Amino acid sequence: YYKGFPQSTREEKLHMVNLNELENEAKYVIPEAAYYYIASGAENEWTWRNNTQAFNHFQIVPRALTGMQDPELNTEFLGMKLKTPVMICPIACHGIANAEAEIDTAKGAKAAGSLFGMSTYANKSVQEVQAAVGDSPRYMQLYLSKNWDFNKMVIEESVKAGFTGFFLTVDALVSGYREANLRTNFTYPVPLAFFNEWNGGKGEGQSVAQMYASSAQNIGPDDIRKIKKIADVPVIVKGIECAEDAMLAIGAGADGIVVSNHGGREVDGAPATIDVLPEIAKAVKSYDHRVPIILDGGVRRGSHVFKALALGADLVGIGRPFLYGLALGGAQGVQSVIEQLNKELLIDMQLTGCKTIEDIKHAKIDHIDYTA
Ligand code: FNR
Ligand code: LAC
Repeated sequence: YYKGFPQSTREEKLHMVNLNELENEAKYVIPEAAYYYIASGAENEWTWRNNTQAFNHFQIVPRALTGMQDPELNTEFLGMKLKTPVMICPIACHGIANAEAEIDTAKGAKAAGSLFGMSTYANKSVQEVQAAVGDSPRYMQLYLSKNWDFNKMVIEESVKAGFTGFFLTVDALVSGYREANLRTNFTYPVPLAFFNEWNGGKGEGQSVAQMYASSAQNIGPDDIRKIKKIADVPVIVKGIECAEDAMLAIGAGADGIVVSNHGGREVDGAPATIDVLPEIAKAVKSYDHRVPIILDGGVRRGSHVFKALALGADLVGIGRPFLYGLALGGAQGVQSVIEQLNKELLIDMQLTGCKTIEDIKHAKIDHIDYTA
């Protein structure tokens, strides 16, 4: 418990048939308001659900007679050696899923050899995460504040604590219209480490809308340059849904982009990330300094990871599923979720003759034009 908020303390490997089962199982572990803060989207929740459905717009063409066996999942990303192309998306307040919060998430990601993205709205401090996982691959996600003293503190503390890059989130300047949070009057029930001394100590007890209100709304290309002046490390811009913004971000010095719509929690009616990835990947490839692309949103299957990689992504991020895994099994639960996707991805790699992640990037994908 944290002040009457019940927190899971489970630490166990999960046995699942697929990731979809976890959404329902987690309902019995995470208290209701927190559960629906996770398992919900903006307005009619169309984008939240369409992120997953839209993977059906693309077909993987099996390949035979390839003579290939023993596919491998290891990959490199901005100099980091990873054991899987699946990464952990930044999510606020892991303490709603498990008492160990981001410490267990970081441990699970490290055990799976996966890049961990940690939110500015984390419960645990960057120092606690560093103490727990040492030099594991991890980036800090930035919700820029209007107050650049705060931003400078977050950036400097994170770099000191072994975070080797940043995600700058640009698609959540105000909260999407999230009816679940309105119905349950959700507020963060566990303190947010970076806010214990900032923002009047306001983190715990704040709604998402209140947290966003204290964040910056007028984020522009110059902010990428400002971050890189404070710490000369990679800055990946998270929340890109069109080629124009990809070009703007890269032109301002972004070292990568995340094609994302915030899991359908912001603009309901926004296109599924997999639907806009091809156009964005084509534009980025044509730009003289090609930067890596991450896709997130609705990824629940190894075949989703395969399709995103084949359509231009270098890494693929998961959000909600790992949080369910954290609630149901702690660090081992997070690791189990990543390994479930790995298991499914390896099958598709064998059946398409893709030995490496690089091979997947050249795999044959057909687009089914539903308008036809
Ligand atoms: C998020 N996401 C998010 N993104 C971010 O940049 N900073 C954050 O603090 C959060 N917080 C957050 C909380 C919860 C409960 C969810 C579900 C999502 C968005 C996240 O990084 C990612 O873009 C989506 O979650 C990916 O979609 P799926 O896999 O959850 O469908
Ligand atoms: C959310 C914020 C914290 O989506 O990113 O809830």
